[in-house]
Amino acid sequence: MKHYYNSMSRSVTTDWMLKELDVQHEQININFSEDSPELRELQTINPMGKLPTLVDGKIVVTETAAICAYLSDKYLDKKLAPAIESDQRANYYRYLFIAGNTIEPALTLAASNIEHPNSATAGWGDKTRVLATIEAMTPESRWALGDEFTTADIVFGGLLDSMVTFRMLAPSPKVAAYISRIQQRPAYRETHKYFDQPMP
Ligand SMILES: N[C@@H](CCC(=O)N[C@@H](CS)C(=O)NCC(=O)O)C(=O)O
Repeated sequence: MKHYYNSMSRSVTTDWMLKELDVQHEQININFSEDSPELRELQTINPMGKLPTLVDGKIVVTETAAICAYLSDKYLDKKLAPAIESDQRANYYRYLFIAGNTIEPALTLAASNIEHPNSATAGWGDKTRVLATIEAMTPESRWALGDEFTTADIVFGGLLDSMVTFRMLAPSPKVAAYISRIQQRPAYRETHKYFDQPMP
């Protein structure tokens, strides 16, 4: 398995995922400021030319949440995703999809003082509703799906953590406490050493 990576990019989240699962893989370091065969290879595999990108044999997976979902289902025995037939699956999917589809665009645009003229047609709505949703979906104690840490915490909690790091989200006490639980995970600590610096 090849993981296209840069220590100051979103691929830190998928690296964290790989470490939580303890999966052996080849790390391909990408420096966007230099032309390299690896960068050209990435641009061929992923038309967005973005990180993270994962190649597993003939399978190419792009998008942080998709890579995390793919890996947790591939290694279902590691129990980072609820069983396919579990009632928890629906809630699990909500956490995986709301992160990149709704929370990230809403907070990114708000941080640049950009407001969509019609929040009813913009899939991410508006910052007020997104903040209320973050508050409602953040667990009071332990993890997103209950007592067990899952990939929902890596994708949703990991996004909240990076939004706070980049000052796009001022965390409520509940969100701050959840992020601090996340930051205590050994695999998180191992993978987030350089994350708060600009990407080359
Ligand atoms: N929606 C994508 C976003 C990926 C993304 O924007 N990656 C950035 C690094 S954090 C990137 O590769 N940027 C380089 C570029 O766009 O040229 C995901 O969640 O994986």
